[in-house]
Amino acid sequence: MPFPTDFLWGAALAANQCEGAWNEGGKGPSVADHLTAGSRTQPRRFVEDLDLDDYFPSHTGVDFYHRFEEDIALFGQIGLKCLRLSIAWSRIFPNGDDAQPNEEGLAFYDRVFTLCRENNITPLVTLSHFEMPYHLVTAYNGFADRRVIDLFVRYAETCFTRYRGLVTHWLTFNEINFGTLSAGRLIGLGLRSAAQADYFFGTGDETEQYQALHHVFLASAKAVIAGHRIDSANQIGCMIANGLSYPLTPQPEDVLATQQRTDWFNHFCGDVHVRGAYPSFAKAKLAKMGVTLDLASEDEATLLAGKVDFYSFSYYSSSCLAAEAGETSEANLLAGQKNPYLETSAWGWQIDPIGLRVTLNRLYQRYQVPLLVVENGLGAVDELKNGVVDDLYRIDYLRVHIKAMHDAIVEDGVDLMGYTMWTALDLISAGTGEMAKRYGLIYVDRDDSGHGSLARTPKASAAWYSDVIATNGASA
Ligand code: BGP
Repeated sequence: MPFPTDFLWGAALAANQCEGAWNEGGKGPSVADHLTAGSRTQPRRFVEDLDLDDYFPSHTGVDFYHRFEEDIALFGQIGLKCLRLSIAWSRIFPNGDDAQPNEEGLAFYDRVFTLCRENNITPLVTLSHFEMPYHLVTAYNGFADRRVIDLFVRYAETCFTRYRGLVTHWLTFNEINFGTLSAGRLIGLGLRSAAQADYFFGTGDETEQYQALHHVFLASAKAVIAGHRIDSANQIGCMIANGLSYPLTPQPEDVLATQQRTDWFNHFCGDVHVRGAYPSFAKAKLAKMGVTLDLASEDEATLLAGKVDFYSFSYYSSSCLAAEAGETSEANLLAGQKNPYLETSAWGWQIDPIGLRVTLNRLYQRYQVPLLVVENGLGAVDELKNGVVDDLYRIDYLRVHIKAMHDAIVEDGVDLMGYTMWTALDLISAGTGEMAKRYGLIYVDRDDSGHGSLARTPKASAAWYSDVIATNGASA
């Protein structure tokens, strides 16, 4: 299987799902630290008061903060060429608006990135993966306040300057469309109104929401401009959630609804990041919604000057969409309807590798910039028996998705930079806060109540993936 010789074979992590040590090393609380655990049936809750008896899984994570040396050594043994991970903004600026960065936080990531390099692993760093300092929510109403743009840019500049030479691959905001257009608005935008509603379907004032999203676009663009200025070697990408929708039937209404949904959910944010301007369909829809954005005279030029170098995305599943279910139902947008041709994961996510090939083609034809798959994997219940996790189902999942990427590269001519499967290490699920929903190549002994030795055990998938990397995809 001939993948490009410099293909970034890797795996991914996110700070608030793995680090723990939520109040150590000078770190301030982040929005993620205010989320309780949930379950398959019980959504996570947002809690303002951290003294309650609730359990907050991000407070301990899987203790990557204290165990990163062991973990990165294991990643090196697997042969990962790339590790996608995020910096916790509140480790660097505990409140978001502090006069000076927190040296202990900066030093932590110095050690992490240096160790990656020593293990021949290219770090790919997300600046904001579903988190921001919680103080920015309470004191500013998150990104609804234009001043937060500059606070983010200062944080980004601090990272670009400090890690110059160590890190050259960056992403600005994780799944910005998922964190803002539908679920988890608090996470993406830090809005107080969303905090007071609920984590997933908190509805707020639409003008406030899209104004905040506009500020996130500007924050990303200004970070891209700063990153290029600080080090011309920097390559900076966006990160978009790209679940695929098919029309439930060939009825033209279903086809139209699917196209509209794809434009709004999948293309809107990507178009702004890659093309540097709002697409016409988004302008029309915002006008129809009665949303008038407060635009500064320089905003247009900033978006255009801050276009990303590459487009990264997550892809897990596809679903079907019917016109009558309506574009307005957020639950429908997320879950979609069942496709009779596809199997599902234990969490009901439909497994569709051909959909990844379709997605790669759609995105490459639309944007003509290098693509990078930064999340794709199987959340499953894994069992450690006699020291072994035989996760053949995960190997099957990864194999068929790797084949889809291969076909997109070789047969369709897509320019794909790499693949960082989700995840390097078992960690806390973002959606449910569970530990039981495992994605990792490496098993972590920890349960849903936070108990366990935290011992690490590479799974069967780790050995398999190690061969895939060593053969540049040929053994997949
Ligand atoms: C994406 C997030 C990740 C990760 C993944 C799997 O939306 O970027 O942080 O969690 O989905 O989702 P979950 O953890 O809900 O299974």
